Amino acid sequence: GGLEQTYVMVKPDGVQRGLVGEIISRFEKKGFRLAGLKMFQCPEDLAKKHYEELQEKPFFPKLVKYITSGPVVCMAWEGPGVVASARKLIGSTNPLQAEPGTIRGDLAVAVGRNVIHGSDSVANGEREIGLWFGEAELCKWQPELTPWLLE
Ligand code: DAT
Ligand code: MG
Repeated sequence: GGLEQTYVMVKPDGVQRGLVGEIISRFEKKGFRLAGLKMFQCPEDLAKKHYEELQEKPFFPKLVKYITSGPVVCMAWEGPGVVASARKLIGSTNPLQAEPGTIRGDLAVAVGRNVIHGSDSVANGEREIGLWFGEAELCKWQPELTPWLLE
């Protein structure tokens, strides 16, 4: 097995607001490794599959509409403990409850416009990367910087 991976996505509001660079930068600076990156217009069936655990929620139709309302930026990040760490960088689901210093805490005010997605478990990270990326879109590489970031 290689390093742990997580699926991170800048949602359509983040793309429209010009936050893509800022968001990528936070993960890069932390020291995680980018393994996949693309801009993508999500079709409805993929949005439903991605959020299938939430399909009984009253906000599900709005959520699908939001995610498909414009292009998203899809990312696969890898590193030790990246799933939990990315969730910390992202902050609480409701941006008003998210701590300052987190992406949602700094950049958003509404739960229905919370700018970014991050996988909530290692298993979901694998599942979501499989949903959003083809094998050929993922890059296995060893940055020259690795010995300065990982023991
Ligand atoms: P997260 O994105 O923090 O993993 P989640 O998986 O529980 O949160 O929900 C997915 C998205 O659905 C979330 O980013 C925004 C939306 N959502 C969640 N709870 C909501 C609610 N109570 N009202 C409206 N939208 C909600
Ligand atoms: Mg979630």
